Amino acid sequence: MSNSNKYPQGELLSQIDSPADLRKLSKNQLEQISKEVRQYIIDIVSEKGGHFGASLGVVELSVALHYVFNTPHDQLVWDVGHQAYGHKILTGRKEQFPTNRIKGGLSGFPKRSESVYDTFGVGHASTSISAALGMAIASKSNGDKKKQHVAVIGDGSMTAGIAFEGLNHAGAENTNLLIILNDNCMSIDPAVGALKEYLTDISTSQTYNRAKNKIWKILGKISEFGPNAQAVAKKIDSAIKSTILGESNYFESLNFRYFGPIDGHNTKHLVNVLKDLKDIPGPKILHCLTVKGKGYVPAEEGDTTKWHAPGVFDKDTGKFKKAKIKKSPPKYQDVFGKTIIDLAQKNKQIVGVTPAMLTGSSLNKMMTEMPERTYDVGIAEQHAVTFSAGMATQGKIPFCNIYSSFMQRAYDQVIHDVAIQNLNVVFCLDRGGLVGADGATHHGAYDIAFFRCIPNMIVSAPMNEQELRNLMYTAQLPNQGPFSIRYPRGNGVMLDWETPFQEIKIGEGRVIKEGEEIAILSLGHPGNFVVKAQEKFKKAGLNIAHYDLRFAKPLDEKILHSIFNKFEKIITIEDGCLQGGFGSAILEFMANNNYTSSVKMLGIPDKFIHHGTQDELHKDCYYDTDAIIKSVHEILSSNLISQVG
Ligand SMILES: Cc1ncc(C[n+]2csc(CCOP(=O)(O)OP(=O)(O)O)c2C)c(N)n1
Repeated sequence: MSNSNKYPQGELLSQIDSPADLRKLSKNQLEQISKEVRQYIIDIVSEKGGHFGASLGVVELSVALHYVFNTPHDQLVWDVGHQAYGHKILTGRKEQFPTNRIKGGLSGFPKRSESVYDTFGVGHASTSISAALGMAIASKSNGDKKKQHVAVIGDGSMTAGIAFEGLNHAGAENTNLLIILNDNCMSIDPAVGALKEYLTDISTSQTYNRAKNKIWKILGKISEFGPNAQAVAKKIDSAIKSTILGESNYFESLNFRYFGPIDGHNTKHLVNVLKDLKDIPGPKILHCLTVKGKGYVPAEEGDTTKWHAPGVFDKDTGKFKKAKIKKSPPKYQDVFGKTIIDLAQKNKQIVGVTPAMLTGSSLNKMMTEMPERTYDVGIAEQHAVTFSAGMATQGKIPFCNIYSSFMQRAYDQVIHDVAIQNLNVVFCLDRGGLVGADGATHHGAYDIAFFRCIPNMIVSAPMNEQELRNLMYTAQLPNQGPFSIRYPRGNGVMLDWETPFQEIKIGEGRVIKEGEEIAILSLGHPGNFVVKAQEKFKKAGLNIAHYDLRFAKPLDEKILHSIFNKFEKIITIEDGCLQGGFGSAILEFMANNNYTSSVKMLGIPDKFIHHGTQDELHKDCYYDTDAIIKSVHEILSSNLISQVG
């Protein structure tokens, strides 16, 4: 029995195993199939969790695109990919859809290894234009003039530098590239910036829209008479747009044919427009207006941000089903969100910066309390870093909060704009380590390694909430230079965590437990896995030492000399890649100081880790509590063997 048999598929959906089946339907049936796809998403995501509002918002678009274009020959690229559930369901994966984001099941994002319909692997925003343009230029150079290339990008994702870079290049290339701008006025939080205002202006100018509809009709009629007629229509169209909008159309000025805005939920109209656009050569942009959460009333009318990825919910009432836990430790992100306010109340130079993760980072609390000191700069990690650097030159102390994996985007900015100038920017890297269901694109695996090699950079990771607060306090003291604090997705370990601030000496580690046989050196939250393992060691009569180093850079050389002088067997543990990470730093220290202890390193191995729960992945990567216990026993037994031998 297939996984999804529990979930009804609707009369039409049950007949669709691929877009070829979809194309057998009449245009009149497309509304019905859209309803069935939507219901299937609601039924499954309400029970299994995952992204929600974005996929509901593009159901009609997904249907229309696969109906009109000859996928998989024509290339359809989804930006971010969190909205591609309808696409997955229509492209042969409806039976597996209940396994979405579960270990061994479908990925929550398009993935080339999963399906030929997933033309480009995604997860991070704003890559679709560049990728689709690359495909379009390759097709052209292969002599295929008919192949179509479509990028579907949201208004939020359109704010990133790379999207503008792609537009700039595409406008100068005469390729079959169609960009669908899926405009729902939302990123995860409300969209921000001047582009948003511009798009709203176009969408709400009634005079423009009336004139545009007329032009569209003329264009539709005359396009069959060949390119000259189209050229005439193009001129009239842009002239009217320019006159009515009182300015040139932004996309047209980059050499794109701009069409729209049109209703992204009217399947028939979408199909007609897409068919027409297929015949118009060159770069084109179709501006579609959609509603995030469309077709599910609680999501359409409720808090759109919450419905971005709501977790499991009761689909009949729209109520979120939160696990009832008595009193649990807070999420690290909330400790950050509360602590930055506490610090900013005392230190007027502190500002908060986020690239479009206001709620995800919990900086939304500061935005409410101190809007004039909190900046959501859009999906623009590079800009967020350099903007913070600029602020720091003027004496501000920016706390620039970026998810570890998204920080990969802004590496040069960290080096060139912050570190070389030794500016006081505090990087709070949320989601450091394995994040769980979002998978390979989102794991924060590399930041310890890629920050550790940057001169001037302080690289720290708190083991618990109190440590996070104290590191944040320390980072805003005068003249600290670039300071990174990384913490994981999820909850800490302390119930009473709002402790008074204490300065932590830069590079100073701490002893969690003295011991004899083996020393375990941890960085950050995995120190708590060691604490748990200690319960077992105690029962087994083992006396294992544990040190929380706190800093991967600078290292606490004093404590390390004492450790290497005492212990021959050492284990390091970190929630980051083994290559170049914290364990590597310890090995460098050992080699530089001619110690000869043996070191076992636990952390993320040299391969991409896919999705699963955090616990499953920690286990797979062999750095959970069990792995620590096993490692200790292995080391001790090999010790015995070598003694016997
Ligand atoms: C580089 C990067 N930064 C941040 C994110 C987190 N993120 C995922 S979806 C999203 C909002 C995207 O907004 P939009 O493109 O308008 O799509 P919508 O969700 O509104 O359909 C953000 C910020 C990301 N995936 N990649």
